Amino acid sequence: MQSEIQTLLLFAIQLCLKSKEIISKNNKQIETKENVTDLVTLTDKAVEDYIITEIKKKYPHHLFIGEESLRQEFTDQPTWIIDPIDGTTNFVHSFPYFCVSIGLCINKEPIVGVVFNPLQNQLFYAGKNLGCYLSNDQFKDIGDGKKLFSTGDLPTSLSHTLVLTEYGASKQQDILQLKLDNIKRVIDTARGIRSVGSAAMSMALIAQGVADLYYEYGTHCWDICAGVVLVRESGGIVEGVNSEFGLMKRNLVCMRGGNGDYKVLKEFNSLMVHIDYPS
Ligand code: LIP
Repeated sequence: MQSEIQTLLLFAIQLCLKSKEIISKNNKQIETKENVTDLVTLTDKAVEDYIITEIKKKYPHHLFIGEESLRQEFTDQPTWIIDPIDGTTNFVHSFPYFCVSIGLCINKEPIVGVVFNPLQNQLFYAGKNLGCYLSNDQFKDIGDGKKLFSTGDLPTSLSHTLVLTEYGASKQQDILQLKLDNIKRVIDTARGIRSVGSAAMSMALIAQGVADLYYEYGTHCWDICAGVVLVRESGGIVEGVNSEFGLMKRNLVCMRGGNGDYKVLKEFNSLMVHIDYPS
């Protein structure tokens, strides 16, 4: 199984790196999905199409959940979960936090995760029990780059914690109000709060250990699947807010790893008011 994961990981990395050729054409022709914040460009579609076509050639029996096209049922079968560009608004504005995100689940467990930021030339990759690495587009083989450990002394209270979150795309007023109320509680309590505009990039930053905690309400599985593997393999933990983790749950909180009892996670959870998104 280990060498199988390595083969699948290598393939996912090659697809992410190859996608840079499509992204570099910089086709920013926009289609709005639900509202002005929820965008898709022709580049998103072209990247997803390329990735799914290549995987189908090599693994014809595998299944897919892609943000922009194919959404098959989530079963125990090997399932690739793809966000061709996570942070599409950032891509449109050339704000340098967007990425190609490819995750693979077997028995519903994320086991391969690749997050590639083409503008910053950062390739984050991880495989179950293989560790988490940060490399660049000169990557040749698994193990290239710097091995990431998000571990260290954990903050013992939110007042020493740098928190990442995202605002999401929903303009539904009751949801927005609950999100803002939660954000206010974090601002009142934590050392700082930041948003980069991409869930997958946020999780990569946790794996890198440059922020402590990331949470979001409203996430989809394609935003987070690859990031789950990065965070876990860097030594961190992934949960649902005040609940067990579930890829389809529409919320998550993750923390870098380290010495300590995750007291700060309990403090964080106690602040949050639940936001009910449909699954
Ligand atoms: C985005 C996420 C971001 C979230 C947005 C959106 P997209 O992904 O990464 O964290 O807040 O609602 O889902 O749509 O740019 O791929």
